[in-house]
Amino acid sequence: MPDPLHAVPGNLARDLAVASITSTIVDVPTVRRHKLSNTSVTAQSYVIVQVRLANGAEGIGEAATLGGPRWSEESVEGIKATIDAYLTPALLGRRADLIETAGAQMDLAAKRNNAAKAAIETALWDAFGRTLGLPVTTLLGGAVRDRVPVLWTLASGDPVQEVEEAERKLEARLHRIFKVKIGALEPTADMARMRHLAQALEGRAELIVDANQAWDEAVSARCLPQLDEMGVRLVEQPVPAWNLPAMVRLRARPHTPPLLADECVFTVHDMLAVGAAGAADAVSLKLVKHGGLLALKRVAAVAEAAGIALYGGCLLESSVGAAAHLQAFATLRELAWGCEHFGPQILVGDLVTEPLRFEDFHVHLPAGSGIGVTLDPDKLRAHTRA
Ligand code: MUC
Ligand code: MG
Repeated sequence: MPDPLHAVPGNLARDLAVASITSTIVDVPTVRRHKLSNTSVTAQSYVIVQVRLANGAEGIGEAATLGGPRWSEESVEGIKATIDAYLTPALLGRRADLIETAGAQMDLAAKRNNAAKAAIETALWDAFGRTLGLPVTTLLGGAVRDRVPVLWTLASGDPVQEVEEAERKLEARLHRIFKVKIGALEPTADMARMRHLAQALEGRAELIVDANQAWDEAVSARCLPQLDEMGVRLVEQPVPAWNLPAMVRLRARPHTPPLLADECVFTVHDMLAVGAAGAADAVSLKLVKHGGLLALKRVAAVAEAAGIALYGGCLLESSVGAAAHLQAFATLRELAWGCEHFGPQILVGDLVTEPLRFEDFHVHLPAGSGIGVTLDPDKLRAHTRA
């Protein structure tokens, strides 16, 4: 019986040893304020991870956050500290192709910290893919699509500005599905805002909403039928992440649009609980929540087993993080709700030599080995936190 740890040809095992891991905090301004129910950002902060192997190959990954440790518990400062002090020492000298083993080592070194782990895992995939000259999709089972429908998020809170922004996206054939961030305003004000948007875009665009846990069950029960009547296609995380029973009861009410689970599903166990309870119609898949591409695919498998549809979520990643997500999304047999990786377009500048291509209402899987995008050192330097 061959030893699987040595089942790679020639000197590959030695060449694939992780020689160094560096982490860099960057802040990239956004083209406008992005307002969620619980935070508001004018710049996106990421940790960019660069892994170098003994063979000289480099891989990159990104951990995205939204407004500090407010969307989830991780902040760029904490992510960098965890990577430098705990995850890097656990991986130095280990093989980049043994990604399950690397994941186990990282889990031993640090509990949760999923965004930090996902950024490193992405960089390992990228470095390994570049060594072989193969895209990560090939290593994950092969791509079943080379582009994904992509929506745009309206989140200024000003309905006049939001209609103008949506018109520009429609005109440019970039986006025709819009996710509206609700929950920062009073529910009645949000309902008026939604009615304005639904009327202005009727027949030309589809709307979904994301409350980021802002409502309680009573507010949700009052507003969901109104959103349904406006034609809203999907309602994301209306109630707090812990309140699965409310999601179940809301789904059972008449005129509730399909519900999308976001903050209530980080782990496979969360996904199993949502599936078993019947608490959602779809789930938003994100590397920062699940902890890597392998974990994202595991969560997707549990969702599929529970009959829950897949939605390609984001945390406003740059082209680095978006490309990593696309590598995984491209290998999912079904991705019923497309994705929301518009992040590269909301930044004043990207971090890569060739940003992702947005065309005909789709974001395209980049060609090339690894995750398919290359860090631009000048752009990285320009946005590195002093
Ligand atoms: C979220 O909760 O979905 C992603 C895009 C966006 O506008 O907000 C985020 C996070
Ligand atoms: Mg969300």
